[in-house]
Amino acid sequence: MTPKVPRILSSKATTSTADFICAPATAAGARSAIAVIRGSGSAAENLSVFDALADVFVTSRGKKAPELTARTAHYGNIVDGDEFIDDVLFFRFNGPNSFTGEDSFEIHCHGNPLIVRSILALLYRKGFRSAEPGEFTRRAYLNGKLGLNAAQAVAEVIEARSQLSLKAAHRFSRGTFRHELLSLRSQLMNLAADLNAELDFIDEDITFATLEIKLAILQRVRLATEKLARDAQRFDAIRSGVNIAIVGAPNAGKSSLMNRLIGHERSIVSDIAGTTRDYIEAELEIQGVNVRLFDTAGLREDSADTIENIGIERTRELIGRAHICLLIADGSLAPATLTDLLPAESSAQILLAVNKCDNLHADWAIRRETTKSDSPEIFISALTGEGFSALIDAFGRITADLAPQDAVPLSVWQIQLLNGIAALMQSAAELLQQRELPELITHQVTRAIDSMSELTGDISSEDILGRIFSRFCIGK
Ligand SMILES: Nc1nc2c(ncn2[C@@H]2O[C@H](COP(=O)(O)OP(=O)(O)OP(=O)(O)O)[C@@H](O)[C@H]2O)c(=O)[nH]1
Ligand SMILES: [Mg+2]
Repeated sequence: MTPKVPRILSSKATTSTADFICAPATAAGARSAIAVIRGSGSAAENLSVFDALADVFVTSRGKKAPELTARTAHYGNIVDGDEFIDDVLFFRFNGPNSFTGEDSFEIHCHGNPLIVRSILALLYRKGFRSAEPGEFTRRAYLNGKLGLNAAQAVAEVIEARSQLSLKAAHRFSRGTFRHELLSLRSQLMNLAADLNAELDFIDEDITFATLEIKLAILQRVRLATEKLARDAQRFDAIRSGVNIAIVGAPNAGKSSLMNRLIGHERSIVSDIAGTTRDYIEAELEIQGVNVRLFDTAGLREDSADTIENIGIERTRELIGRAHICLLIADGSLAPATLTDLLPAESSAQILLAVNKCDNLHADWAIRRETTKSDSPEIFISALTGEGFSALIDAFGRITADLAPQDAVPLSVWQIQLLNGIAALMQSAAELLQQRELPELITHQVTRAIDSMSELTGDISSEDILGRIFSRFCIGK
């Protein structure tokens, strides 16, 4: 079977796809047990990448790259003339049975940047150029080895900074998004086929979908595309991490809490009110979600200290950017309203925690006793660790809410296309209800189908014709 090559509307490639390319496939500049260099290129003028490597790699039995079998680990040396560079494992992949679809290879050398650089320099002299970012995957896509979504997912899988992002990327690479779109597209194609057939077979005795059925399809597609766009947008907002600002009165124990959450003494703790002046940032993972924690200057209105006041101003600014605002009350003091100190325009979800529950003020103790499990506050102690699992559970609930569980990581252009489809569905439904000409409705539906094909990476609008002929017996 020949691979299905996508139709490309415009190619952004600035460099030739005929070039032989190479690049380190493992983290550059780091020392490690093994480093991998990969290369790829299609044979041109009877010269393959393996011919270009003829004098570069020699096995321990004296075989050279052009004579090696594919998909086998070959042990040997990388040499530059008489000079030995490293002993390596060499893998050969013959196009089209490779990741890129071209002839390609991997060199597994020792993980020293000096060795990697020497091998790359040698490859450059043998006619390879340095690959551009994503160029191997782009070639895989251009050669029909990988769908557009799967190609996009490769980057997402590598870039994911939390278990949540990783799962979203896997959903993408497994084709969840593509399958959903294909199913929606198929419904629209049937609809378009019906609309076209109504025009073509106006005098024939054929029953077509009713107005209700057509409207139902349009609504289903609109709701589904709106949800995909909305979920992707929500996911995007926390992709680089959920921001949690720890705020509260001075001395409430914010820095102690931060230190306990991250497991080391990051923030200075003291019994002097106003210890933390600027905000302090730390990253951690809470229940699979990447979290950026900010310890802030205590909020109070009557500070005479200029520096502390700047700190308080910064805290307010930070609350504006936070997804969650963890408001800490000092449980050793009588309850006071803290929410007054928060900026009104904040959209952050507020979580109330009463710290120092190991040394609780009588009023707090009564409140805790009377509200029990209905309590809006979580009682914690940064000193003993009490209540921290409840606090983490509360974070987990909010982040699960912020991050839709079935979202896929989409780019802005994809979200725009999805919203565009939803708008087309809306206008098609209006036209249908106004009993407009089927051509007008078909036009909207066809545009939506094209957008879907762009989203799935296979652009083909001739498919509609095929649908018409397969669903109706034209030859009767
Ligand atoms: N008993 C008790 N003391 C605590 C607890 N948490 C913090 N403290 C003490 O409270 C004091 C203030 O703690 P910090 O963590 O510096 O408080 P903060 O909110 O960061 O204070 P500022 O940075 O000044 O706004 C210190 O003496 C801590 O040891 C707790 O859970 N129980
Ligand atoms: Mg502090």
